Amino acid sequence: MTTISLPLSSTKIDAHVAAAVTEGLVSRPRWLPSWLFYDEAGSRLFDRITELPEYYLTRTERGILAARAEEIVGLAAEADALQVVELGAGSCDKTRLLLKAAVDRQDTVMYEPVDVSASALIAAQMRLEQEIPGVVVCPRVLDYTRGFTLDEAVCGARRLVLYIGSSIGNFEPAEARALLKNVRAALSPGDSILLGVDLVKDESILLPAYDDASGVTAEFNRNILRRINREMGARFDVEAFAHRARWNAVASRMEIHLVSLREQTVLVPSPDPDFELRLRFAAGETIHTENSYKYKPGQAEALLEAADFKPAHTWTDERGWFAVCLAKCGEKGTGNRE
Ligand code: AVI
Repeated sequence: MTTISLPLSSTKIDAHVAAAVTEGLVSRPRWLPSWLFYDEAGSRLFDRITELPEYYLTRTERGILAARAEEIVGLAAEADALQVVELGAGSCDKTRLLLKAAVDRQDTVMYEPVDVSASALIAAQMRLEQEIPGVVVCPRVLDYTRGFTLDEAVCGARRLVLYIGSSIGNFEPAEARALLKNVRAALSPGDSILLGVDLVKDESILLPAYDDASGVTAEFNRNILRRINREMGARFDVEAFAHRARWNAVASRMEIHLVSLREQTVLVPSPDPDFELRLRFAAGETIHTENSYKYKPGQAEALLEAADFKPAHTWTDERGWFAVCLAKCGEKGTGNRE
């Protein structure tokens, strides 16, 4: 099938998207940043991934949270009230478990989802306020990957920041450390973070999770090219690229790539009307679209310590496939030594 895209006025091309696409596609090997997956269509495909039989991550983390919500909320709140921040608005499915536990303890709880997408935040607000009386949603539209600040917590409440769903795994180790340091800088002594990480496991479990039999992950991967066609007026023949997932044991990460099925030339316009990219792909040439790091036991705790958090407790499932780590903020400026 040939993809036909309408000519786009160069003034309508988002400069941030264009810069990322250009930088990645002219590099060798070629790559694209994984945040480009999440336009509306990509977010819907990701929701479908979380329900696939092969994609154990969401189900396993949900199981841990369902069993431990009360304990997590108790450890984070200690004797105070809790205020919950979530990085990424997500599907709210797992968050609901923690908010319910907080409401059972303190009647009302303020929930601050942080996301770049205002529409995802509004959807989360409507759903949660309707479903859990006692939850007050205060959405924050911002890109948390670029650092952020939070207003003072309400009258002495402690904050619990949720960064669940293995989202941290999509960042390079140095970026993950920097992101957690930014979170730490926005928090106060006594606040906590709950980090969900996927653990290293056998390749026979990992590979199908990123290359499912029904092809949803393949569509999710190819949607990145559809997005570039839609938003930049590029001419990718999307069906001429295959999805490939591979386990990189040395780097401890699942990688996903798009593989050009034939020799082809693709035109990609830019915001500058006098400039367009002509990309020549050899047959078999790849575009690296995502890394999903898998942690060894103890590694997430070490990462949290490096960002000046003090690991308090880690919960895993029976098979040891996924870990949820709670870490606290020690006194500012004194590291975590007490
Ligand atoms: C969002 N993130 C945690 C997913 C993951 O597992 O790394 C994205 C994903 N990519 C392919 N399948 C799911």
